[in-house]
Amino acid sequence: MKKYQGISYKNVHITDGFWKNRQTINAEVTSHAVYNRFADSHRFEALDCSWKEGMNYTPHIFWDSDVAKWIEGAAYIIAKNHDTQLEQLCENAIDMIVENQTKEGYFNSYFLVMRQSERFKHRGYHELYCAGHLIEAACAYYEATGKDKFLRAMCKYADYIYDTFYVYQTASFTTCGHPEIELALVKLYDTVGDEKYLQLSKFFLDKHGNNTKDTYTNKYHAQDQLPLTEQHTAEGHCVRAMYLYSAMADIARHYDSDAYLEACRAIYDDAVNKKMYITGGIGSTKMGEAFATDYFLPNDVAYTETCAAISLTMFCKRMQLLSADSRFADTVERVIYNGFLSGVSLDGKSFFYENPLEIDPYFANVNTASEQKRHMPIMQRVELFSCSCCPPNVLRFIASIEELMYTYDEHTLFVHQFMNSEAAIQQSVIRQTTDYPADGSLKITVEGTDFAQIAVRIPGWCTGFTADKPYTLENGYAYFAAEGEINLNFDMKVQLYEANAAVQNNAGCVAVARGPVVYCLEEADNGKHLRSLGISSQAAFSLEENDGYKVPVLLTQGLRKKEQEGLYRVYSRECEQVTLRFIPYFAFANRGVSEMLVWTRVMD
Ligand code: FUB
Ligand code: ZN
Repeated sequence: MKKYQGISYKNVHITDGFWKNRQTINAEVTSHAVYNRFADSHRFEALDCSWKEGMNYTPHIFWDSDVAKWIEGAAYIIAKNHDTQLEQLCENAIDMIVENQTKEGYFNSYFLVMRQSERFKHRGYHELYCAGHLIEAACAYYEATGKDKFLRAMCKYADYIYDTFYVYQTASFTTCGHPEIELALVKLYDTVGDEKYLQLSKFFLDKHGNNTKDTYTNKYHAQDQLPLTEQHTAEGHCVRAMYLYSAMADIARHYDSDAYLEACRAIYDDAVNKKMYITGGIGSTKMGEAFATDYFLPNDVAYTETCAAISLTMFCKRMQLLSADSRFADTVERVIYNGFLSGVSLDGKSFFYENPLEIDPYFANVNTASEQKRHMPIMQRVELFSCSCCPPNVLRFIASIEELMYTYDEHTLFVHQFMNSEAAIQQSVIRQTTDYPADGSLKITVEGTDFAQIAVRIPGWCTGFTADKPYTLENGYAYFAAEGEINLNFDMKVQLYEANAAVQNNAGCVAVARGPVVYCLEEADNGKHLRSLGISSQAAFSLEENDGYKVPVLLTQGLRKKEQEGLYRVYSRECEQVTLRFIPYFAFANRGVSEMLVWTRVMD
């Protein structure tokens, strides 16, 4: 099986530009904003396991995972910024976890106080999910600081899980209700090298859809309709699915399993070609927070959880380690500049859980006949949700985004994402100088002789590019001799996209994109009734710099249908000329409640 190496975020320094700005906000604002809201809501206090009836909070089944993701994100920041205040906050939380861990190694702040005697009896109660996030956090904290107290504690917990689920099989269920432990065990194996963790991860995967103990009301929701190697479609709860598929890709790599790899490839194709929004959002329905049927991609009620967007990149990152095919990095790019980034406000303090592609405050505020069935996402980001999985996921994702940039083998360094940066990979130093995604020019310099060639992804959206060195093209990458400097320029013209006719809501509409960035109309710029606006299929755009967005705003001449009085009238072409102002989708809802629209009507 062909395999590639990934890199650690620690090997790359983002020096300037779009992601430097985002990482600075993430480190300086988001880390504290999430910490403070988690502290206010007693999530840290709960780790102390001293909750008693009558106290002003009630422990929750997955608060541990929230805190763990925060520690993981903080660890990535500490590694780069040596932030001693953040480190102390981590230490405080870690101390509480370690002190309250049982002698067998078990830790769960909910079960330890609320359901002492019910340990590993409820598949749906997120125990292994929390354990997985704690394990990931412990690995990250160890890698960031070199301190191993947390890691040792979580190895002990993993050993306990190994005995309970694999050796003695005394738990009341076999596989994790919310996948996460499977990929965490692989990370633990990668960190400490003990093969039992890998074995346990594979055991959990092999038992999916393949054991007699676990029961469900909906097997598809739990990705348990078939053994995983026989699954070829993306199904069920979206975040759970993508975490599970990520572990499948890990296991395919570690065990040279073609069966797992083939399943991953088929599932990827299904998810991306039939179930993904143009923004990279996945999981279109609130019912079960799930993948829906093919092409069901409603815009206003899109569920598209921020965690789901992140989980798609997690899967793609692992698939990048198994093939040199730019489709995976193209999808990562689609997600990071759109459906993921919309999840956090420009100031880094507040978050969307759901990322719709259309907002109409009128319909969001009135009762519709189908109100019970219809779920309108909120229109403004908030600092905390009762189910607040997304904010710390944003934190850890942005703080380690460098890991999506490169893979390599013995000959070739692959450049997947473009960020102003300096990387040390093997003995080589790779520098990228770019204003991407504001601009399509990219300079890459390589110092060192580790790689014979450098393969630069030619983005899927790019219809023309120039390079100042000879290259050959294969599977979406331009292969250059890895010496000196390479200058590329991706033609970043504005492009209009149409959806497959099977997507009900997008007929007669286009989405505007420039490079990887999808744009939208907002009421704040274009007035009310965005659906009465029309764009020409031949529209010419001008660009307006915007320091807040770090990518330009797009302006074009369009039309506004003349308002009509009654409900119906004989069709009229009467329109007025207007200037349409498109802002990047990721920036919507940063100026108060406003209509928003991605798919804009074509009027020629
Ligand atoms: O259940 C834990 C997390 O909360 C999931 O990953 C999200 O989808 C949300 O349900
Ligand atoms: Zn979430």
